[in-house]
Amino acid sequence: RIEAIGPRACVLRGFALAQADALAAAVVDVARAAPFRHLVTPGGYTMSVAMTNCGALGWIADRRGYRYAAVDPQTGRPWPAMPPVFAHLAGTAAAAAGFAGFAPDACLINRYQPGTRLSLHQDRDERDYAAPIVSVSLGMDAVFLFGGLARSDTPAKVPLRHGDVVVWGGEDRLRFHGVLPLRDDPHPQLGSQRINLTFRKAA
Ligand code: MD3
Ligand code: FE
Repeated sequence: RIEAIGPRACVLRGFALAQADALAAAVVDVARAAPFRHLVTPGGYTMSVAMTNCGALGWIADRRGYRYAAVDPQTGRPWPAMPPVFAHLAGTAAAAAGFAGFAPDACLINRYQPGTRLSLHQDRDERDYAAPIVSVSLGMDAVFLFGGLARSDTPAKVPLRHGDVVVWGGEDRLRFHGVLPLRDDPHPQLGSQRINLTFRKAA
């Protein structure tokens, strides 16, 4: 089932369900090598979302700015490799949404706990806006806010559940977006958390 939420944005409901357990297990492995942490923004705010990365490049924030880096500043080691089940899912989801040949070099892993939110922002730290972004939701339900190209555009609310995959590209790539504070409605497998995998071509 493909649900359009923009001209080049769609939700693939349940697309990752068959792989959900394998994806969650791979997240645990990644987090053992590169622990979840709360980044501090250039403005000095500590993000309520906890993050880690896998793949050749990881997204980081610090007092100097936002960027992609090959080495995890917390461990001093390269980010863990992208698990094959991640890369395969990202490629098949992108193809199902009309973006053939998507090969992400970065996977940002966001962990939400009850009350965690992500305020409206654009993703503009990637080199090439032609590549799509693929996101996979695991665990508790969230309400995704999908705005326009101006911060002031009233966002649509899109519920995202365990196993849903969203693909954004083309003219929808720079739309403002965010996540409402997470409600505590524990998930049978993942408990009181939501994990979001975001696949990008950063370089
Ligand atoms: C929409 N993450 O990590 S899904 C992010 O659920 C981020 O964790 C959210 O926004 C989350 O930056 C939302 C990913 C997403 C990524 C890029 C987008 C949604 C997007 C670009 C344009 C529009
Ligand atoms: Fe984003």
